[in-house]
Amino acid sequence: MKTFVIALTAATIGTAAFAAMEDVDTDGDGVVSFTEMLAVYPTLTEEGFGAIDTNGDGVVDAEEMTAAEEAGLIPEA
Ligand SMILES: [Ca+2]
Ligand SMILES: [Ca+2]
Repeated sequence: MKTFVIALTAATIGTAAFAAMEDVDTDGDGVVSFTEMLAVYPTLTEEGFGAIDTNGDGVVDAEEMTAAEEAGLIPEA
């Protein structure tokens, strides 16, 4: 049990920079779809999502999310 708690804490610290990502990625698959993004940012347009999805694969990964936050494309949580 103790090991589990330590591992969980380490995981939480390790992904602290992507807290917003975790909030937005509601199905927990590690990437954010346009639908998931809309749930948190209802005013986001497909065009805006496309600007965040820089590699154009249709989903936003943690790297793209961070870059978008730094670029001010999405509000910081
Ligand atoms: Ca997801
Ligand atoms: Ca992408």
